[in-house]
Amino acid sequence: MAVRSVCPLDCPDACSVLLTVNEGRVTKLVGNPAHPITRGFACVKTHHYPERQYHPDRLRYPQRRVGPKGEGRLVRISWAEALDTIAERLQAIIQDGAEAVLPYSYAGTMGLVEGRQPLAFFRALGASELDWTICAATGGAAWEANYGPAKLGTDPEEVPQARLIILWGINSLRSNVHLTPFLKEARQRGAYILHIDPYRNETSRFADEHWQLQVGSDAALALAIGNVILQAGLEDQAYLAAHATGIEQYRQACAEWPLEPAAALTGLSAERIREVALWLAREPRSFIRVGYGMTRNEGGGNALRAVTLLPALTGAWQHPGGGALLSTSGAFAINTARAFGQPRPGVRHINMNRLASALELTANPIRALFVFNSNPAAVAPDSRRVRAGLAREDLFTVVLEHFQTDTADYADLLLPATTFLEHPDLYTAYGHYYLQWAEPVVAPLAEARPNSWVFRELSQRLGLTHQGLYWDAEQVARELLNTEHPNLAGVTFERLKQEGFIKLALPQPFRPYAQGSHFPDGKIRFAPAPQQLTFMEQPSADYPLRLISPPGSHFVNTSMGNIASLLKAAGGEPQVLVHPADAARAGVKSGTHGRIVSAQGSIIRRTIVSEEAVEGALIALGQWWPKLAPDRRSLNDLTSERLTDLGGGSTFGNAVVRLEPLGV
Ligand SMILES: Nc1nc2c(c(=O)[nH]1)N[C@H]1C(S)=C(S)[C@@H](COP(=O)(O)OP(=O)(O)OC[C@H]3O[C@@H](n4cnc5c(=O)[nH]c(N)nc54)[C@H](O)[C@@H]3O)O[C@H]1N2
Ligand SMILES: Nc1nc2c(c(=O)[nH]1)N[C@H]1C(S)=C(S)[C@@H](COP(=O)(O)OP(=O)(O)OC[C@H]3O[C@@H](n4cnc5c(=O)[nH]c(N)nc54)[C@H](O)[C@@H]3O)O[C@H]1N2
Ligand SMILES: [Mo]
Repeated sequence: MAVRSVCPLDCPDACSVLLTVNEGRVTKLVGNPAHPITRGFACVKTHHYPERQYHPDRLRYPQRRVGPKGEGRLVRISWAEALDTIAERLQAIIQDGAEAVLPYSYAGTMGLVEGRQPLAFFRALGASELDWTICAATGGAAWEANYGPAKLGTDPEEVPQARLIILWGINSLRSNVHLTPFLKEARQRGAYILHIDPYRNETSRFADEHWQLQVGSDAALALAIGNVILQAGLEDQAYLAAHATGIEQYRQACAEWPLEPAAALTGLSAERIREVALWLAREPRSFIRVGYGMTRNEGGGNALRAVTLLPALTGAWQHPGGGALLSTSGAFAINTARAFGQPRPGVRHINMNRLASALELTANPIRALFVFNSNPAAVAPDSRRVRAGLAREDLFTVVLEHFQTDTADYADLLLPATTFLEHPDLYTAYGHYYLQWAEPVVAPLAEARPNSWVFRELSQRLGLTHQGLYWDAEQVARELLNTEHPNLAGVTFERLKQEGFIKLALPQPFRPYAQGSHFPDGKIRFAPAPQQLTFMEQPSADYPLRLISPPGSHFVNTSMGNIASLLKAAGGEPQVLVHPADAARAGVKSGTHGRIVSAQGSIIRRTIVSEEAVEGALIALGQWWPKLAPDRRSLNDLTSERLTDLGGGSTFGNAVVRLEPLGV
């Protein structure tokens, strides 16, 4: 019998999946053919979820630390002992102020009940508020600076109508693979596809053309394209007059990027930039799918603003298949205030990219840390300092997990969490417009419990009274859907439960910016004009290369990073791509190990010499479990806590490094 569920991984596709269950065990996972985006196929990662579900290392019981922090020596305890210990410690810690408590969580599951209801517990306590900045903050802030509140974009189901498609800073065949059938359909109808990315990957090979630009040069490229269009007088003057402000400032910013300097900075052909700019302006049905890659550096917000203003300049938003897409998340107008609580006015906020510094605070220090749906020892910047913070003896750390990750090795208490196959949840998406509900498919493994259950138990022990803390998943979902917003018209819990997925009630055809922005004045903002920013750290003799770390094929962040078949398929150990000219200068041979050094730290990785890397950049593929890397170190030993220009985002694409041969 096949049972329907939803892939919970942090990915735009939010797939509907079908599970085969035999005698209470999941034996197979496939994509749901009935779902208009999933279209019957599951990606290489999700396909292997059954192997993860029954992995011998799945956590089965609550455990308490017995060795030094970081060693991960633990003994089994009961849930009652675990919960009582936590409640007791919390009660003592919050005597001196609840801001000493910090929840650290992110998108291990995209499910709203397991991902966000726990926040209500911490908000009821008055804990420090974690700002979710590690991934989408810069892109979101940039988008909203142009187009107003709520990220919306061209419906992927409209993409077959586009005739010129630019995949800009996104490896969509890897990280958004369910867009591919729509791209293919567009191509069958005559669309041309251009990929713009410093990393030559499967999307470049799929595209009709690839521009391998320098890391962090996107704003200059977009402004140069704007300049060509404005100089030719090909901007959509009627659309701009009705729906835009600041075009004169924008014109000046574009004038600073004539073709030659833009070609020099990006490493691209001036003539080809000009041709494509004119094409973009003349093709009403032009569509730009933009990813987060370009936002992962200091100038990332400006870059994303410059790129996503282009469909406004050309008026593409008005036409079938035209426009741009970063994220669809703004359309899911769920009612979160009661279900997830709200930060207390004036409460301390901690930027999650600065966990290392937060754990070093001496005034009002963090004394209790709760980690769930995240693996900060691996994914947070400057991980050497993060680990030093996690090793503090006076820090009480509770980790809710499926596995004993690098972070879990520092836990005082390690609690076994259920997976999406074992708990119900409600799912939005950031790559399409379907809302989904999934019921549990099998019983929890051993003593694994949902995050939401743990925080309900703790609420009770601490005597918290706010009603929403005690809602079960169905009550949370009903409350989230309890809104007058037109996008959710007709979307009831009963329907969702029965149908599994429902497309939001968007106006058809969905052209979110055909009539301008979602600012109160309805204008798209070209001013302040985006700029090509100069990074603080420039490549130098000591650190000649820039390091980027785009998603790998076989893991999602560090999730799935301990699955034997996927580790094998990913090459058995983490790899770094280096351009032949850079490899020659560093004296590194393909297939050998090299040391990569930044101002923050150093790691050892196998280097692959390949023109897949643009000259001047090292490309580290995917995020590995540090303890499964040859030197047991995190890639983020090399990155810094520096923030982006907009939204306080992470700068994983910012580090300058050098590569040294180890010869083995
Ligand atoms: N297989 C797989 N899929 C994933 C993930 C994963 O780890 N593995 N992670 C998921 C998550 S959390 C997220 S946020 C999304 C990530 O979503 P995205 O960040 O959109 O990731 P990618 O699609 O890999 O696109 C990023 C691309 O940007 C390129 N890039 C880096 N720097 C620059 C630059 O300065 N300019 C330009 N033009 N391009 C640049 C990278 O080489 C990469 O190919 O993917 C999700 N999907
Ligand atoms: N160098 C570098 N660092 C990066 C990035 C990069 O490109 N380069 N990308 C960044 C990005 S885009 C992101 S989004 C972050 C991602 O960072 P995280 O959100 O921390 O993602 P994961 O590493 O996948 O860790 C998620 C953890 O949640 C656990 N989990 C899953 N479901 C549940 C559940 O239901 N309950 C509980 N308790 N646990 C669960 C999984 O087992 C897993 O260990 O990493 C960032 N870090
Ligand atoms: Mo992300």
